[in-house]
Amino acid sequence: MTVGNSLRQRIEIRQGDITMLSVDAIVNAANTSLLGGGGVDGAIHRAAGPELLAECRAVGGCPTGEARLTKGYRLPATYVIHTVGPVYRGRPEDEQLLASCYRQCLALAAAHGIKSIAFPAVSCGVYGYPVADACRIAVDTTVQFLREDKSIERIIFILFSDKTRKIYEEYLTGKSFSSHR
Ligand code: AR6
Repeated sequence: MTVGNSLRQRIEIRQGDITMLSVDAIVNAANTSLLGGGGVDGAIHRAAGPELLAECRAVGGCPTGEARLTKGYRLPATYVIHTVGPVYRGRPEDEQLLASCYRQCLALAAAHGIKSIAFPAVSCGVYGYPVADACRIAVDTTVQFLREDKSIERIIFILFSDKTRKIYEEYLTGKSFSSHR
C-alpha cells in the first residue's frame, strides 16, 4: 500500500443527515453569533437539545474563518465543532476564509484527540458558495492537513443532496493522492 492510498482511505463521502452520525465530532456550519439558525445549524441544535445553545452562549461567538468546540449533548457525536464560513461574494478572501474553516476544525479536532470527524458543505447553503469551488477547497485543505497529521483516522464529507455528493465524489476520484508534497 502506498502512502497516497492510505491517505485516500481516511476520507469518505456520504449522503445523509449529519445529526445521525456516531463520530467523535460533527462540524456545524454556524454564524458568528453561534446562537443557532437554519440549515444544518438548526438541525444540529434541534437534535442536540437546549444544553448546546447554553454552551454556545457561554462561548460568546466565533469570527468568520475560525472554529470553536462544544460537547454534542443529545447527539450521537461526542463533540460539535462550530465553524463560520464566508458569505460568498466571489472575492479571493472567500477562498482563504473557507480554507481556514477546514484547517481550524481539523486542528481543534487533532488537539482534542478526535479520531473521526464529519463535515457538511460549509457555506454551500444560505451563504451561497458554489459547490464545485467549495468542494475543491474542502478536499484540498483536508488532504494537505492529513499529510502532516497522522492522528485523525477518518474524515467524512456528508452531503445532503445527491447532486452535491456526486460533485464531491467526482472531484475526489480525479484527485491525485501520490505521496509527493
Ligand atoms: N446534514 C448535512 N448537511 C445538511 C443538513 C444536515 N442535516 N442540513 C443542511 N445541510 P447551510 P451555510 C446542507 O445553509 O451555507 C444557518 O442559518 C445544506 O444542504 O446550513 O454555511 C447558519 O446559522 C448545504 O449544502 O449553511 C448561518 O446563518 C450545507 O449543509 C448560515 O445558515 C450548508 O448549508 C450558514 O450558511
